[in-house]
Amino acid sequence: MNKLTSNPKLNRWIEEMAALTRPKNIYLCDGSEEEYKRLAHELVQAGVFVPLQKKPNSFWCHSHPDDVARVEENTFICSKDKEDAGPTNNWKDPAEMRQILQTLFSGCMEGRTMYVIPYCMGPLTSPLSRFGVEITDSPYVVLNMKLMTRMGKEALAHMKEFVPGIHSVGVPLKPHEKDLKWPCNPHNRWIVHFPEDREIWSFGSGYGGNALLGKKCLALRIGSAMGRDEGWLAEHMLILGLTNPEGEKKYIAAAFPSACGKTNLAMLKPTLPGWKIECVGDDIAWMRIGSDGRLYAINPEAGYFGVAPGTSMKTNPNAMLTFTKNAIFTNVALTEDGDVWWEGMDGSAPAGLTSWLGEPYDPASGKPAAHPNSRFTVSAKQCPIYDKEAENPEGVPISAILFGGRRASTLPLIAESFSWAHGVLLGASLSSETTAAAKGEVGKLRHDPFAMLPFCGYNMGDYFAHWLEMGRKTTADKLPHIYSVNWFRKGSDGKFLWPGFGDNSRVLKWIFERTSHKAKATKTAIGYVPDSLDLQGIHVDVKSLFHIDREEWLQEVDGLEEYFQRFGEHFPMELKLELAQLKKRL
Ligand code: OXD
Ligand code: MN
Repeated sequence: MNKLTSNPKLNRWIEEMAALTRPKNIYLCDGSEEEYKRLAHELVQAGVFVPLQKKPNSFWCHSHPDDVARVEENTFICSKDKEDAGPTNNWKDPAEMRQILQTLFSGCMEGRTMYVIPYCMGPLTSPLSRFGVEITDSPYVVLNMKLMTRMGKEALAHMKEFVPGIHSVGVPLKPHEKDLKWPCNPHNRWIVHFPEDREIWSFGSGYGGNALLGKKCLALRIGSAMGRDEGWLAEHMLILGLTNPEGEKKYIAAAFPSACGKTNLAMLKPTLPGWKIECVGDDIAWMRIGSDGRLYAINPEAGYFGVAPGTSMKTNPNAMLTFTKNAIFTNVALTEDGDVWWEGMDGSAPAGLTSWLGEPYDPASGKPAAHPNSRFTVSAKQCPIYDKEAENPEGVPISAILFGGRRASTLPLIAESFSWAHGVLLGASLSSETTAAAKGEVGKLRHDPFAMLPFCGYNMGDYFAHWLEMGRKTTADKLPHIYSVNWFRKGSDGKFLWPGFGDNSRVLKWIFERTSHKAKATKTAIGYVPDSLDLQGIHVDVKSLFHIDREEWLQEVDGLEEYFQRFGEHFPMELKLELAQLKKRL
């Protein structure tokens, strides 16, 4: 075989994977526009992509009905020692798993092209960036990786070390066999990580979170393990730049579980006059302590793979303006005149829709036209408020970190931690109602520490300790302030107490001013809460939004004590003390 690249390690791995999977062809992606257009055209010819009349160079497609979300029960962390995967991850012995994978991947690319995608997570020259190579038999994955990462020739030119990741839809093709529109293997899905070897193997799913290996697999699961070993943090966080009316700018990072409004917050259009938000990232932050002792963050991604339903000119105009061209829409509904539509975009469903299942949509069915986890994929550069500093290789200095979940009760709109360690407890205590982003029941309250439950590549107890350790790397005055937020609290009438969206800028304003030691706060048992928020022009039930119900909180603490026991000796003593102090304050 001709050598595909000038990187001997990469060539050896490609040869090994080709020998195992036996593809028809091997193709090295260059990341060019021409390549993107050619592959998209091939998908149009195959009937997989439908070009959108109303959005230039954009496509609609829909998946197999059972390949619509991340599959947490099929996701594995295969560290040598089971303890290192911890109680929140599925684990299998690496040797046993490698045997399973050898069998699964043997001949799995027969009849297909093997695409080799060199990519970089983060700006090409950033000391925080990491390189990966994804081998895949899915041209849909190649196109999405082009939008989501810095991929192709340039990435290859800058690459030294790389994280190998192999992905297959798991459906070999016999000679002359017609391909499925969305090949996948829903009864045989495996999303496997070897954190010590820094390797990813993904089989059977074409869904983004399972198949775009730069995102959850590298940037979070392998990334978090790298971060632990190398002294930095890989987090499920958006990064936004906030400028006050005087022109002062600060950066905020915020962790929320999947489909809890990270993209909306990252691109927020403030309702408060004079305030401005710019977007660095909407899903992942890699952070390290800089030479000045402050915490700096980069967004390792180069695009958005956002949840479509609920996105509208009202809720997120900047997202709507981002995907007017050069976008891929998966599992949304298709309009008669060649545009996309989803629930929550505007009014009721237009006539003549094609549903996410690819069928004529019947509004009387009572079912949604777009899948609740349907997605848009688009380059971040198209965002009208893309922050210039997002390309800064040094990252942006973080002044505040937010932890938020979907909680109908108990948690106030906002509370500030007393210290870094107390902030780590706020992160560790995060729980949220489940959403459609992962397969399984929706609306069930579950613990989701740091919004990292599905994404931490090692023992979550050690991860808490790593966060505490990060706080010891610098002085307290240089560390970001930490907050817990809850946009989703409901009143006794079952309605949301807080308007959310653009009005979240009111909460951000308070945070901004707290980090400048300007805004006042009252000490409560659970943290500092605002003395006053800027609520001009809106009417909200402040008392209910900030009510701290002692009984509910004692129950919350009991639940946490029980939950944290799962981590045994890995649970840091410092957090145990923080929790005991919280109980005492209550
Ligand atoms: C995502 C997720 O797609 O968290 O970002 O599921
Ligand atoms: Mn996410």
